[in-house]
Amino acid sequence: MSRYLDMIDGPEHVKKLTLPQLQELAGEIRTELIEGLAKAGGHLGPNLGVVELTVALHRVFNTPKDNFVWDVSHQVYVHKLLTGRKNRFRTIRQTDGLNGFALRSESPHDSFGAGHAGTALSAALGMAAARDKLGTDENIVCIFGDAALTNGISFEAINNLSCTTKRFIGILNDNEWSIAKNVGAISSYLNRLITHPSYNKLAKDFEAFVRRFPKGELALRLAHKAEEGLKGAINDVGMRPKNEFALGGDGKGGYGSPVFFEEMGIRYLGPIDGHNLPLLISTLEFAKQCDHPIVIHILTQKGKGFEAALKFPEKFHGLGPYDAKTGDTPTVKTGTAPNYQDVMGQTMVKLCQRNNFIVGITAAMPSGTGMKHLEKAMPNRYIDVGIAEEHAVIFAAGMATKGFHPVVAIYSTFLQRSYDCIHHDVCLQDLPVIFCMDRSGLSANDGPTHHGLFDISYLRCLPNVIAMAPANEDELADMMFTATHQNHPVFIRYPRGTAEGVPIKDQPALIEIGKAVVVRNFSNQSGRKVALFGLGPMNTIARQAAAQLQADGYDCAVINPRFTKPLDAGTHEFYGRAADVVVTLEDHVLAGGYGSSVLELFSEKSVATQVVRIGWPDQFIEHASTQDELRRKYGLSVENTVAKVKAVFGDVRVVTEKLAATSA
Ligand SMILES: Cc1ncc(C[n+]2csc(CCOP(=O)(O)OP(=O)(O)O)c2C)c(N)n1
Repeated sequence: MSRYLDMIDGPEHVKKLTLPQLQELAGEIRTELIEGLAKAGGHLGPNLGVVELTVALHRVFNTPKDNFVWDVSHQVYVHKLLTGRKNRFRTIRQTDGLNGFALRSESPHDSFGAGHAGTALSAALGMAAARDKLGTDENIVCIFGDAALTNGISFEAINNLSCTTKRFIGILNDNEWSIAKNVGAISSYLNRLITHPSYNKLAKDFEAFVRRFPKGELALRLAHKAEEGLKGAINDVGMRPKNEFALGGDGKGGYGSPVFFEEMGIRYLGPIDGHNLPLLISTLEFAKQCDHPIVIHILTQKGKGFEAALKFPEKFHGLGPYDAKTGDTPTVKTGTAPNYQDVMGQTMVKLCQRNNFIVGITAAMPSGTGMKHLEKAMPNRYIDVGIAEEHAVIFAAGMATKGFHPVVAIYSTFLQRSYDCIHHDVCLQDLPVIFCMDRSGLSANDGPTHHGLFDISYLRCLPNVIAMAPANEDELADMMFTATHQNHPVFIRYPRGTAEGVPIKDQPALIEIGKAVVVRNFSNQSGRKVALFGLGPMNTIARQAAAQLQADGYDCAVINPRFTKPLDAGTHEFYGRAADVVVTLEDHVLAGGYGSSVLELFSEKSVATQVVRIGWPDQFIEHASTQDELRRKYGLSVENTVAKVKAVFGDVRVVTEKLAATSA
C-alpha cells in the first residue's frame, strides 16, 4: 500500500491532506525514522519527539518564505522528509548523503544552519529584526529545547526579544531531557510549571476550549483567552511558596513567580500536548496572527513510538546502527581497544581517588565525554553545569582560585564558544584548570559543526598555556596525571572513538613538560634522511609512512612531539638540522597549527630544511561515513605522506603511481 509520505515532495503537499490523513502521515514518518536510521544510526530519539510538531508547522506555515530556525538542529529529520529530501533520507550522515543538521546549502527550507546549542533564539530574532526593517511579512518560528534554555545565549536573546520585534514565534519543545537528564534550576522550574495542578487543569481547559470553536473564530477567541483567562490563571499558579512565611523555600527567594516568559514581555501559551496534532495546528494558527512575541510551551516525549528509545532516552538521543525491531545495538567485541572517552573517565576516577582537590566538570555531556564514569563512582566530585560551556570554564577558574584542580571535559568544537573565558578568566590569571578536549580532530558523520580542527591554532597564541596531544590511551592517562601537577592551564587534545589498543599502566606516570619522544631514530646507514613528527593519532600514520619509505631506501626517524606548547625546540631543531626533509602530521587545520609552529621555530633558528606539512586545508570539511574516507580524500594518509616526501626528492615515477592508485 502506498504511503502518504511517498506523495509528499514538498510542504505544499502536507497542506493538501485532511487531519486524519496527517495523523496517518505522522505514523508513517515514525516508521521511516525507525527503519531508515537503523543501518547507519542518527538522532532518532529527538526526531521521534517532534513528528507531530513538524507536520503541524508545515501545515500552518509556508517555508521557504516563512523561516524555521531549529536549535542544534539535530531534530530536523522530519523537516527534511517533508521538504523534498525524502528520497535521500536514508543517506543521512553518510558520505555524499544528507547532512545530519540543518544546512543552508542543502535546501532553501533550511533557513539557518546549526549543530551547536543555544543559537536559535538569537538567529531567529535577528531574522525578525531584518524582516521588520525590510517591511516584509514572513513568519519566523524558532524551535528550541528545554536544555537549550540552560545556555546563556538563549537568555541574551530573550532579554532582547520584546524590545526588538512584535512578531516572533517561539516553540519550547520540552521533553525534560538534554542528552542526559536536563539539570539545573531552569529544568526544575519547567518541571514545576508542567506538574503543577493548576497548569494541568489549565492545559485540559485549553484543549477543550480549542475543540469548541471552528478555525476562524478560534484564533480570535484564543487571543482573548491568552490575554485574559490564561494570564490570570498563570498569575494564580502556585509558583509562590506553599507557606507564605517560608521565604526562600521555593528557591526563588520566596517571592513566587508568574511565568518567566510573560515577565520578559513574551506571551506564553501552554503547556500543551506536543503530540496532539489538531491542538498544535490550532495553536500555531493562533500564533501566526499574534501581534505580540509568543512562546508556545509544548510537552513531548523523546523517542515516542519506539519502546527502546522511550526506555533509554540518553542512548537513543544519537546512536550508531541498531535493530529496528528491538533497538538492540551491536555488542562490542572483547579485545577491542577502549574509547578515548572511557579512558578519560576512568582516569578521572583514579585521579580523584588520589587527590581530593580534583573535580570533573561537564557541560551536559556525561556520556559523550566519558565523565559518566566519575558521576557513577564519585558523584560528589562530578559537576554537570548544563549546556553552558562559557560558564563551565569560568566556574572552573573560580574553583582553581581556591586550590582545586578542575578538569573540564568539553568537545574541542564546543570549547570554541569559551574562547574569551579561556583567555580572560583562565590564561590571563594563569589558573591551573585542566581541559580535556574531546573529539579533537574529525567527527566524521556529524560534519563541519562538530569537527574539532582549530584548537591548536586558537590556543598556542595564548601565554601560560601547556598544550599536549597523546599518541595513545596510556599517554592520555599520563598527560592527565601530569596536568594535575601543573600550576598553569593545561589543554589535552584527543580524538573521538577507539584508541590504539596499547596497555594502560595501573597508575599513570609523570611526563616531562615540553619534551618530545623519539619513537624511532635514523639508522645512519644510507638513504635520504626523513624526520616524521606525528602528533597525537597521526603518529600512527607517521610510523606507517616511515616503514614504507624505509622499504624504499629512505632513512627515517619518527618523533612523537607530545606538546604543541611548549614545543620541544631542542628535539625539533636537532632533527631539523639532521634530516633532508622534515614532515609534520596533525589532525588539525594547517593554518596556524602544529606544523606552522615548527616552521616558525625553524625560521627563528635559521634551519633551512624543507618542511612538508600534512593536515587539513583551509576550508570547512564536509561530513562522511568514516574518518578514513575524509583523511584519504584530503591527503592525511600514509600514501600521500610517502608521495609528498618522494616528490621533494623528485622521485616522480613512484609518486605518480602512488597517486594514481590513491585516486582510483
Ligand atoms: C554548544 C553545544 N554544547 C553541547 C552540545 C551537545 N548537544 C547536542 S543536543 C544536546 C541536548 C539538547 O537538548 P534539547 O535542547 O532539550 O533538545 P532535545 O534533544 O531534548 O530535543 C546537547 C547537549 C551542542 N550541540 N552544542
